[in-house]
Amino acid sequence: MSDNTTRRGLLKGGLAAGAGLAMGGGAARAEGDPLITEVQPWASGLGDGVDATPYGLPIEYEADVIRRNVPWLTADTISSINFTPIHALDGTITPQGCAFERHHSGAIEMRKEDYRLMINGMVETPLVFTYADLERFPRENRVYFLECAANTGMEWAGAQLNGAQFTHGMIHNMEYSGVSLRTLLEEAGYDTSATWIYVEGHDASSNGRSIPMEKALDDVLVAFKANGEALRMEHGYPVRLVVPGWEGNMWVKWLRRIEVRQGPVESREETSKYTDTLADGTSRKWTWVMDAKSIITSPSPQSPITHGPGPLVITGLAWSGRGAITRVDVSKDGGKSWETARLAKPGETKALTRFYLDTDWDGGEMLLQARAMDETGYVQPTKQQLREIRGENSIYHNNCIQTWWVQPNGEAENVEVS
Ligand SMILES: Nc1nc2c(c(=O)[nH]1)N[C@H]1C(S)=C(S)[C@@H](COP(=O)(O)O)O[C@H]1N2
Ligand SMILES: [Mo]
Repeated sequence: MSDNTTRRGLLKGGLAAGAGLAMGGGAARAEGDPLITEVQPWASGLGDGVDATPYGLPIEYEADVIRRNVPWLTADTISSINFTPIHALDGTITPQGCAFERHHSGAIEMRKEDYRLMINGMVETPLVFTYADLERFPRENRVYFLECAANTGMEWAGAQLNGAQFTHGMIHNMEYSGVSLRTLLEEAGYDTSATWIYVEGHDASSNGRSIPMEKALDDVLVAFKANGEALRMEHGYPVRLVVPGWEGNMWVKWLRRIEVRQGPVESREETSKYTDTLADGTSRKWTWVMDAKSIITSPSPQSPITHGPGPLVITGLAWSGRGAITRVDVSKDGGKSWETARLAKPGETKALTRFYLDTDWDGGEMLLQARAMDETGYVQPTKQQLREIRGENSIYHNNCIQTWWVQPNGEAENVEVS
């Protein structure tokens, strides 16, 4: 590139930034700030060489962007959960290193060489695949969210946890590379009269779950890479099941066995898992699909507004287990009036969608809410609407609209509006 084009490029960039300013973006006048007018230490010496960090971690100044546990939620960390710092991330892809973890008997360490996957039951030929075998089948790349059915579960009875990380952080969104389960079932010659599969993991809990055959043959993946690299141990290294749009519990990690069956496994353990209590005291089971939901990630209790009135970017995430997000509305007055947010890009099926509302904050208090809509026409319900059907004794599948009370000092709090 010649000096000339470079300079023209810079000039254009400058003009674009200027246009942003005219629209009201935040910036200061150029004079008087030594951080830009004077030579700083980082410009007077040399930086680290390329081999200083063969596999990099975030810079120390981002040490706050980490998974967090809520110690009182579970008895110990072996059968526990932590939360994705969604309040501090942008875009839609969750880095594996801060993507929430949920395990029932701890994360196990397994070498690829020791990995085996069995497909048995109603098949022509029961098969055992090694990791190397799996790599020889045609591969797919797909981005999907995984949400634990217990996400937002503490909020049924009232506003409880103060931060999007804790109220909505049992979710992550990754690009998976793997083989379609259908391909492997065909390889084993599945019996077309089979109606279910039963899947289990190599870990002590095994996390066995039954999945209807229709779903198994649709979009389920046997995945070995996430966001381009090997799955992290805590996400099921070397191989996990990806069950798009369905509750996280079915996404079996350290996948060990797939049994092709007639009917589900009706163990007490499985039936009691992830059922939904209704207002009349009865329970609903087999509510696998995660309904449309959204959350404002900033401003939020862990991500307060740190500037005065004027331009403010309100942002968050929306998703639906039934397809693509088509629209997200944002309210500043607790649901009385709504403005349609801008989707960073068109919604993708069963994946997180980032939304922005570029707004002008008057410095007053706000009751911030987001409301998601998906391609089926489903509209995310209010907490009150959900409670009318589900009562207050539910734990799982809480997809209600969340409210943040933003105060004039920029701080935000988890509240409920009636
Ligand atoms: N083998 C196995 N698979 C498992 C689990 C487990 O404990 N063991 N936990 C399940 C639950 S409840 C959830 S929400 C997801 C969490 O996946 P993650 O740890 O990658 O976030 O894994 C599911 N798959
Ligand atoms: Mo879960």
